[in-house]
Amino acid sequence: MADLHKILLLLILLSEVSNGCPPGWTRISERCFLFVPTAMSWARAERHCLSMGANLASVHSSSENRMIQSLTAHHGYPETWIGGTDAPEEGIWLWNDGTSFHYSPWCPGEPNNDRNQHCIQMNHGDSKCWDDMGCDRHLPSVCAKKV
Ligand SMILES: [Ca+2]
Ligand SMILES: [Ca+2]
Repeated sequence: MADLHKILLLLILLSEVSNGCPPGWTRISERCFLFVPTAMSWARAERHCLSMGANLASVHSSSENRMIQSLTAHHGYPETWIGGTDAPEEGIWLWNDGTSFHYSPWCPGEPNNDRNQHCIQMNHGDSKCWDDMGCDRHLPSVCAKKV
């Protein structure tokens, strides 16, 4: 029985090593992702990611966007914070992990900065596109960190 226990521990250890991500995180190319169902403001969601050595997720391609969306599927594709913001300067979109902002599947008519919206939510509307939203809204979020 003790040997079985050791073997199981070894298998768990090996699966973590091969995956390169902490338990519960999903590997997508060279990053680990975690869907956080607890609704928080954008800033609190980012601070929560930081506490785990991560940032709110940046998104750089349609395939990445789809894979990150799939992490929200079990929860019914709720509107979810990702790491884009134009808070420092209106209309200049930045990722808070410092990567370049070149891909953005905005919903039609977005970003509209309606009453000063500076943070990006994904899964907006029927086509689950991106919308700029007031950063103080409480939403689930997706964290990401390098493998
Ligand atoms: Ca804005
Ligand atoms: Ca908007």
